Amino acid sequence: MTDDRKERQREAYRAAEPAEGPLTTDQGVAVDHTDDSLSAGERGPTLMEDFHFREKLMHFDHERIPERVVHARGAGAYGYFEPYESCAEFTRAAFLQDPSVRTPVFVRFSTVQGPRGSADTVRDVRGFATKFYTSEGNYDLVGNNMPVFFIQDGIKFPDFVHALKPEPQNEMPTGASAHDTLWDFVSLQPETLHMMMWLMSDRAIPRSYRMMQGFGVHTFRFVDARGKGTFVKFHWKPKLGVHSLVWDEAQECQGRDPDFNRRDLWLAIEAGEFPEYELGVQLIPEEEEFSFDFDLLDATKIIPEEQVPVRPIGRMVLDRNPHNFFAETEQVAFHTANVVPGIDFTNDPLLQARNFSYLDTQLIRLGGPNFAQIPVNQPVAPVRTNQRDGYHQTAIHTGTNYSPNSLGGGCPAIAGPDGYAFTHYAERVDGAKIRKRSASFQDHYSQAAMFWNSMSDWERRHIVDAFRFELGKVGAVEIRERTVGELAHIDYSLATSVAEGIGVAMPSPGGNDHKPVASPALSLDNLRGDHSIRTRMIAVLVADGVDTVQLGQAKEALSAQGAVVEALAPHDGTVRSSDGNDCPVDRALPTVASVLYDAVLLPGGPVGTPDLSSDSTAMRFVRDAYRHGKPIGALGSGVGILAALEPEGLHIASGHGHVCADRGVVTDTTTGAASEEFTRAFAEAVAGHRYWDRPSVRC
Ligand code: HDE
Repeated sequence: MTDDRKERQREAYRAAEPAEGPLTTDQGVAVDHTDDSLSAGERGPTLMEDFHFREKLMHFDHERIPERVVHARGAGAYGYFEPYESCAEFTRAAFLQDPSVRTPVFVRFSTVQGPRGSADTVRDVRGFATKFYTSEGNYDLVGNNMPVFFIQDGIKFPDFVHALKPEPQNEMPTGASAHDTLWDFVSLQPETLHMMMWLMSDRAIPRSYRMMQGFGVHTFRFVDARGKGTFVKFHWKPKLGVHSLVWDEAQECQGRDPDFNRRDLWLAIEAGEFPEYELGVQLIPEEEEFSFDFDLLDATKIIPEEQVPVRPIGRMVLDRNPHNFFAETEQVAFHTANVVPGIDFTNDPLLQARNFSYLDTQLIRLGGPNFAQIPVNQPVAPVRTNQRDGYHQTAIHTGTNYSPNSLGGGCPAIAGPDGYAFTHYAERVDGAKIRKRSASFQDHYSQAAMFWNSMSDWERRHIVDAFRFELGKVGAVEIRERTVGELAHIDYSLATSVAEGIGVAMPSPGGNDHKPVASPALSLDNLRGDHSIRTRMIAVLVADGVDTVQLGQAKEALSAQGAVVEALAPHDGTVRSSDGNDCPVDRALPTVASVLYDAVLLPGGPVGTPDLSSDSTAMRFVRDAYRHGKPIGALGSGVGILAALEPEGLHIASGHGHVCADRGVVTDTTTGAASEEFTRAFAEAVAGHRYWDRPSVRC
């Protein structure tokens, strides 16, 4: 059964399209002229009595609200969640009981550091916040795409964010962590190091919001109908697998399309390619709280999946774009303390601080205490409170507004002992009031080392390059040195490789004695998903003389597998094919770039055509795709275009009439129809995403 209560509720708030009737003022008075203000004479001053002008300007002057202090830039979508089976065994949360019940959701993805107008493809953590509109009230799972966090106690959050944000004197850099204050903080605060390893990895530059994991980060608590608790860690796993950009590409993308991730999400949903994620949980019986060599309450640690497997419990599909960005994506208010019966907190000091901060921040951002009435924030569960008045109250309440009362018949009554109401988990707490970090939170290096140990060679190269880039932008030499000294505690070869790149003295060995532990589940090599090419963007470069049969067949075969195939030519309109027909061009090459596509295909034509070798934009396109490790396919005379890449190590296999695949470059010099073997090999190359072992790959 589809539960579309949220959709119906949302529709009720949708403003009517102004299809009929004239323009009016906010008061409903018809307006006959909106281009000139009322003035004293044709060239005279504007008159105060021009109420239309004043109202129009007043509203415009107040169109902005404060952006989020972190996670300001985001993109959202609606969808639904359905459990695979009843989870009654460990939680009584109503939305996790019945596989036939779909719970509506709204998800907002975000970057952290940059302002609302910053670029999408910066090196940063991505927010992954989900609001479940359950039958028992809203549940918010406000997560990130990395499973750990920079600090252990929320009291450090303002310090950390001040260091991360642009420097205060000049507000630079925008959307970047490569600057002195952040690394100063990091080099002095070793608890940041595990998360910094994630931030320097390719997880920080996701190819798509549809292709990244999400994590609740903290240890939460499930509570069953009898009141028994089980510790739980939440994981979102994308159906399309986890894929990232390369750093060089991500940087160029910031200029070519600052909306790259936002657009990708929007277009996929518009095209009916609904992003899908599986929700998984790691469950830890309370009796096992102390059986780990780290503290479950420490948000800088993961529980390796090899130690506690992730159990899939349901799936989420995002199938609707918002009607209005401001009304929905900007005004959505998440809060970690929005929990429902069956889900509760732990004493993780980061989570405890968040439970204060999210509610607090909405007051300034949304201008008063009634933000739960904004349509995107409204629960579908009935709301009966004694909360009244305040800015932007939109309900006209009647009756009493206090409890207990007799004048209102005692309504609303408090919930009875039927198990429906939220009851806080009765955890026994005993201790003196102290400001002291628990000794169990003191190991900052072992899991950073585990992350490093779990990476494949190419992932390690990217991490070293990222450290070199970031620290290379740091002006203060002592900060560079201190950071490298910290890296030596994680892995000495990592520290020396970074030191070499940024020109500081080799650190002394860190004396680390952590066990050489690895968690294979952390490597992107093991997270490729269903190996499909669905929604992959494939550019087909065409020019006059292109072989329509080859073009048509390749396009058809790849589109049939769900790829988005676009014909790009030096100019818009059409190109004249080898058989004299006009072939439509989807986009002109000067308006796009290789960084906006996942792969490139070069169809052939009669000798000497299509002549793209002399087109510098086309050649840059192919060269960039090659350097960024992207799959390239070439057919017939299209193979000749690749000759320009031979000095960069591209090897074109000789011989006629057979398909050759070498490090993601698939060629077939056959003229005429594209063979099934070619399209299969090329599609496989596209599914492989990137090829790191090319001599001139630029990360
Ligand atoms: Fe947040 N965080 N956070 N955070 N966070 C906010 O709330 C905060 C943390 C996360 O799309 C703010 O409504 C503190 C961890 C996401 O609207 C603010 C601490 C994780 C979003 C806030 C943390 C997150 C936010 C800013 C340390 C991953 C965007 C605007 C104690 C598990 C939600 C707002 C959206 C947003 C505070 C740490 C994720 C200021 C104090 C850990 C995805 O309340």
